[in-house]
Amino acid sequence: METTLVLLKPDCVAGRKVGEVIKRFEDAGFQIRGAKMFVPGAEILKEHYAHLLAKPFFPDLEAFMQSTPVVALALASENAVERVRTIIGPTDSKKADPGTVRGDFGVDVMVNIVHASDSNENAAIELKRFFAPDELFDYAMHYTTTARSAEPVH
Ligand code: DAT
Ligand code: MG
Repeated sequence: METTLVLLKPDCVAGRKVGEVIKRFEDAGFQIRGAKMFVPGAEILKEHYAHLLAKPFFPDLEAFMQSTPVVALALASENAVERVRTIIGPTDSKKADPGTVRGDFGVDVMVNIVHASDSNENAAIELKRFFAPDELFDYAMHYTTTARSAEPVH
């Protein structure tokens, strides 16, 4: 099993697509090991987009990423990194096929609904960046009803 990091970006949150995108991952069999909402600070964005820091569009990217809270997800499955990248489609939403998350909901290269780790090495780094150890859960995908069969509390 692998775990990968997904960020639901401001266009996803403001566009009310959070549920739809999470549904696609759940329907594809991913387990949600962690989920949280926050506005990413300047420091974490500089780290996360270190490979783009020198690009002229970096200030726009930073402003975009702080324009609403984002939702971070830790998603687990076999081949999670590659499978998530296939489900979301390529970076440029205009080049993404219909049926992919970016193809269906993205606008362009920057406004592209989601971030996802691009390798196992980066997934490990990015999961650490956005989740504390106690915010990532290991659990079985079944539940018991023991609590419901207890005496009602009056
Ligand atoms: P990906 O998100 O598919 O891993 P990336 O790591 O190359 O793509 O880029 C990270 C983000 O940076 C991308 O989701 C949006 C932004 N970005 C990349 N190239 C851009 C460009 N030419 N103009 C504006 N934003 C860009
Ligand atoms: Mg990337």
